[in-house]
Amino acid sequence: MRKPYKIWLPILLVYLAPLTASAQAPGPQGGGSFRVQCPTATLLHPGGSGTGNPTPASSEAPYTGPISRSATKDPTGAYTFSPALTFTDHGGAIKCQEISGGDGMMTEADGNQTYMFSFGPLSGLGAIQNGLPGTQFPSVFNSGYTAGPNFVNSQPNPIYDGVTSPSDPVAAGANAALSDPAGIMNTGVLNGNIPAPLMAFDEDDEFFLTLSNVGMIMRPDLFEQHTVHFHGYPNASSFYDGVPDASLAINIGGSFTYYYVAPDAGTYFWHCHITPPEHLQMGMVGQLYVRPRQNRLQGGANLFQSLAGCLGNSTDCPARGLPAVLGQQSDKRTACNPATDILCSVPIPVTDTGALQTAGAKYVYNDGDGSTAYDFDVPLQIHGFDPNFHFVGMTFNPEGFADMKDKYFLLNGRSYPDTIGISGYAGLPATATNPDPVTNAISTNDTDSISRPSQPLHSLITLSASGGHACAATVTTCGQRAALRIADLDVQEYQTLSSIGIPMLLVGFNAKILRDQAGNNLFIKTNSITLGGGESLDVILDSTGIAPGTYFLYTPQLDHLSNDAENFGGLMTEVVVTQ
Ligand SMILES: [Cu+2]
Repeated sequence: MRKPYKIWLPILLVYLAPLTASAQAPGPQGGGSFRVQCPTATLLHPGGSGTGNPTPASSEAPYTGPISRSATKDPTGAYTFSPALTFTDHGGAIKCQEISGGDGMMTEADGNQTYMFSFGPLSGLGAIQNGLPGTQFPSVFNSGYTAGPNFVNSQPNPIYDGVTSPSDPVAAGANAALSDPAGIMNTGVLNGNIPAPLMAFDEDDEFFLTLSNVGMIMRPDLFEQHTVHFHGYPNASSFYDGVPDASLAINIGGSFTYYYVAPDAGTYFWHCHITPPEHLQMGMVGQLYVRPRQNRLQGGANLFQSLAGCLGNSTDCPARGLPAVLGQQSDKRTACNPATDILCSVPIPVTDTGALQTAGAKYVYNDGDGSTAYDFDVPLQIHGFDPNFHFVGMTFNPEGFADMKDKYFLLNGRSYPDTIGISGYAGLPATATNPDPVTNAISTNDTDSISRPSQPLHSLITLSASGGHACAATVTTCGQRAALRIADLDVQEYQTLSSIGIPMLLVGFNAKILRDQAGNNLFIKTNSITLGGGESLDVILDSTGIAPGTYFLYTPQLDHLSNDAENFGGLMTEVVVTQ
């Protein structure tokens, strides 16, 4: 078993090194001496016509079924494969993101400022501040910062202060990666976010994620390493899995690029894996979701056939008067044959419902029947903070892991009423500077007296009672469907969320669609869900037939409806149904 590794590892490393160098010619990424890995072409996504992967891309290519491809050379042309490599190409693209690991401060709903060990964005700063995923195509990621509002003393330094000003990345539309070491430090230090930067990409993408450890300026006595652990990643190699005792960890001053081929669609999450009870409690946790191939189908495509194909035989299509279609079943990675594989991810629906793709429609899973269609994503990360543990973490006292007791209960890093804290809503003046009137990010004044957007994601959910997704035949007016991508990374407690008045449709659990091996949907209509730390699920809220008004998404664990000593607040947000 050892010989193949000995042969392949040097070949792989030799092949990767020149590729990244040539893909990043001088000029992009701010012209810095340090280049963040985000190639514009790889073996899997070589670009050019006829490959299904038009990289470098700025939009998703349509999915027309699997393509069998072979390659005799790597994208640089320098290395020859003999015999040729053959593989199945499902499209997708290259996506990149850059983050810092360090420390920072956040603001609790009762006004307390809490110290964190935390991740912050070093790319996609504008998107993150607007509550969007910071994941970018190479064309954006590698575009670089140019001198101007994002330069201070000739150094890249997007100090984003949470208000729209010339130095604000939102004003500048800045989503490129910071590659200059000074820029990484200038922006990364004390730049902690809770939740950690949001990531979202598409099934079949190649994802390059660079972590730079900028150190913890409040704790110079500590030499904490950080890692990224993609929780639930089904193809984990220990090298990129972020578990320090089985792999590597990133020291202060170090950078490392993690590499993933985007797995089955669903809601996942990520976190640092150094002393997990400590670094997770201190705030190093983030959301991550993978969109299914089905989103990329061309308008009019049959959802069932795109999954099942013509049931894998040459006579089925003609018998049904259909053109031959190769479905996702022809790909060994995602094929689902219950007779031989009880762990298959997405069983084919029992029948072809005839559901067709509407261009631009979104689904939680490759459902084959349109049952997980939705209008917009609502990432919801449940977390809890123990203020005593964070205080001790900022000072030099020993931490008592066994005494950990959460007193703040957080949805996307905010407790009620900050969860609905967007300017112009619930009594907040539209001109308030915190949250930012443009992005709705909440900022915290850090110990260096610079205010940074520490909690960019609000969780106010607004659904229109009309004008949403396609109606079922029996319904006259359709509302909107929000896909709640809920993950719980609480270290200490189980958490329950209830919805009164709008049923929750639970369609997936731990990044698997709720469906039996025969293909029957086992979706659950419920008014509450409960998660332990390390679990995720997908809930659809549908406003069809719901009277306009304000509804609540809240925990019935009444002691979690508080912000430390403040009796009202906690794990709660609002769902507003408009006309
Ligand atoms: Cu860490």
